[in-house]
Amino acid sequence: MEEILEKLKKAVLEGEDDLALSLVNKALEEGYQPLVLVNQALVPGIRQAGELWKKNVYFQSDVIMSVEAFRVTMEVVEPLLKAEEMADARKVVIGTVAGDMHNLGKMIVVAMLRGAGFSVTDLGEDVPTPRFIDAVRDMRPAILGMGCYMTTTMLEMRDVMKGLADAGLRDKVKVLIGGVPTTQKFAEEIGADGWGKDALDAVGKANELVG
Ligand code: B12
Repeated sequence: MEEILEKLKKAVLEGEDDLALSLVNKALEEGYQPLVLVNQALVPGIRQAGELWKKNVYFQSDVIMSVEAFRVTMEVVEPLLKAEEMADARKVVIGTVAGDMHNLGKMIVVAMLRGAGFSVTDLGEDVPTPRFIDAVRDMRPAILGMGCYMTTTMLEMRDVMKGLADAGLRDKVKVLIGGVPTTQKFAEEIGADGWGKDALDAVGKANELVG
């Protein structure tokens, strides 16, 4: 692989965000296509970080640094990707449920999903039920992702499921949930389509859900 792509992948993997950013800008100046940077450096870098985490070689703090390097570089590259290049990307809308401000877990899930070729809209934290419903109606994502990190906010997920059904949207979208207090059993109880134990599992489940 060309040296600059190799260096960029390594910078993402090692969470060197300033270095990754300057390499992205240099590569673009040298005429590299944005999609080449994404497919051959940024995504392989963030994927490898996830794999090292799974093998307990990386700590969570290492992954968070890789995610940050991936995020700042994607901010530069993503607007340059032509609509056609993203055409087959699968659409996900995700957010943390109402009353819940935790976002680190979701941030990692978002980065990993993007790394796996999903086109993700992050609604942020403390997202009220109607906002989830409107986003599904307006953006028509294949998957709605919800994160919840406290036992006290878990029931918000049930509320969103009811909101989807009431709006006649339940069969239009697959629902994938995650976050510390959630379980596969809880996902089944509220009628969600899938549960992700961690970010890698979230990607696996999302792939299964879009077939
Ligand atoms: C960091 C943290 C905070 C930070 C949040 C910073 C931030 N920007 O997110 C701060 C300090 C702000 C905070 C605040 C509070 N916190 Co807090 N916090 C934590 C802590 C220590 C770690 C959470 C975390 O980031 N984990 C790291 C991430 C990477 O892991 P993760 O969230 O599990 O995510 C992974 C998976 O769950 C999965 N996943 C996550 N999201 C999704 C989504 C989908 C769709 C899928 C498929 C998968 C998936 O993939 C992720 C990556 O592998 C936990 C304790 C703990 N051990 O969990 C308490 C904890 C969650 N907090 C708790 C509490 C009580 C609070 C406060 C109410 C404290 C207070 N009295 O003010 C406030 C809540 C404010 C609010 N309204 O939300 C409690 C919740 C208890 C409960 N009722 O369940 C916990 C469990 C601590 C405890 N033991 O008491 N908190």
